[in-house]
Amino acid sequence: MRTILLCGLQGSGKTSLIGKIGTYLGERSKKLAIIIIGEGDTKLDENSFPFEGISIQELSVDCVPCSLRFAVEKTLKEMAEKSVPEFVFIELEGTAFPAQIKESLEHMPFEDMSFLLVYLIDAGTFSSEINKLPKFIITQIKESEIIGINKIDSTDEDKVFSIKYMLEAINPDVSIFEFSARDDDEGFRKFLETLVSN
Ligand SMILES: Nc1nc2c(ncn2[C@@H]2O[C@H](COP(=O)(O)OP(=O)(O)OP(=O)(O)O)[C@@H](O)[C@H]2O)c(=O)[nH]1
Ligand SMILES: [Mg+2]
Repeated sequence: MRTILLCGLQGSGKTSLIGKIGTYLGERSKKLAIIIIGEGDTKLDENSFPFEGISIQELSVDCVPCSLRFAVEKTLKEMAEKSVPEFVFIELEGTAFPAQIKESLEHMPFEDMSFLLVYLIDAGTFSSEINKLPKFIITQIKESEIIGINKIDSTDEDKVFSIKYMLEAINPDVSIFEFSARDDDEGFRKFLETLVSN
């Protein structure tokens, strides 16, 4: 079971991405659970996916690291009555610390658990100047394994290049993808395939 923790500022495209991943995996008959931490204004629900084996739950929790594990375990146990999902996507709030959340979920009683920490960026609005980034964002970038620079359709190549350059300086080990999820371009396909491959 691979758990993908998806972090990123408000409006970076997290829910849209999860929608596309749900369709991508659903078409391939994969089982997945989607958990969205938010205020109850998500545009996704079970009707968004005309496939068997996709469960979606929206959670409003005050203390994400303390409450999330119980909520995730409950959802997964319900799903596991049929069979354990292969993938779990969790949309975190913009200010979450993914490494801390991973730690709180690591001890769930499921076999073969792996985690992937993914950070999503809106190329149009994200700053490419390191000294303009708040400290919590720098921490999130450092903790990520994969970063998606999304919405490249809304800006120019130079901006995307300078964001990438800055990200590599903050976290030299991170894998960076650039794409437009809206346009479903080649970069986006590669990003999707990486998230769901072993
Ligand atoms: N131009 C453009 N817009 C996009 C792209 N991907 C998503 N959007 C739009 O960006 C807006 C925000 O997307 P969401 O998926 O709701 O973003 P989010 O990160 O889930 O936002 P919150 O849940 O509020 O934190 C929506 O209007 C999407 O249609 C893209 O590749 N290009
Ligand atoms: Mg969202």
